[in-house]
Amino acid sequence: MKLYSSPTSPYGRKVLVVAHEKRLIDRIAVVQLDPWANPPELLAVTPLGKVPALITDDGASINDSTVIAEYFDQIEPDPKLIDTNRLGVLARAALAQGLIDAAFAAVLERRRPAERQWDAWFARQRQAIERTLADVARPDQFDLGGITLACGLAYLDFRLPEIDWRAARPELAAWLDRVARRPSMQATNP
Ligand SMILES: N[C@@H](CCC(=O)N[C@@H](CS)C(=O)NCC(=O)O)C(=O)O
Repeated sequence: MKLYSSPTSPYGRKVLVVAHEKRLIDRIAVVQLDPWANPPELLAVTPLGKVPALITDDGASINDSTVIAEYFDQIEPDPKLIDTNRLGVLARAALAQGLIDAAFAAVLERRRPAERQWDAWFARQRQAIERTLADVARPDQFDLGGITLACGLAYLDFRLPEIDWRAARPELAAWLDRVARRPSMQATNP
């Protein structure tokens, strides 16, 4: 398999953490690139030009971190990361994915030239981040929901350190610090 990713992408990290947890990583050739540079190698495998993108051993192309994680869960069920409570796991994973989406949108907004930044848009993303941080439950499993949340919280620490979520949610911060010691998280630290 071939996985296109970027070292700082929280979506790419999520998929790589899943691959490490399942010990699939040795079967995957990871190609790290910058999707914003429109590398022809990436555009040849996905018209979206986004990472992560996976090419399976059968030559199929799979976009989107959640679908790639689902594929990994099918080909290597141990440990199962979307268990029998499928809807519950996917609902927690979707909430955490929304946290990543809002954080990513906020970061992109801040990268525009100053005169083109829209403060109201940044504020909207920040409010969504803060509401979600107040709402999200501390995971008791490192399943797809837990992995997505860990990648999202770590991304906040990395790119939006001004959002002091650790003071508001110390038990969540302690959880992140604990799971951050897992080899899968250590190996994917940007
Ligand atoms: N929903 C997608 C989001 C993927 C995504 O937005 N990736 C970013 C990198 S962090 C990207 O490649 N952006 C390039 C672009 O939007 O052109 C997923 O979960 O995989």
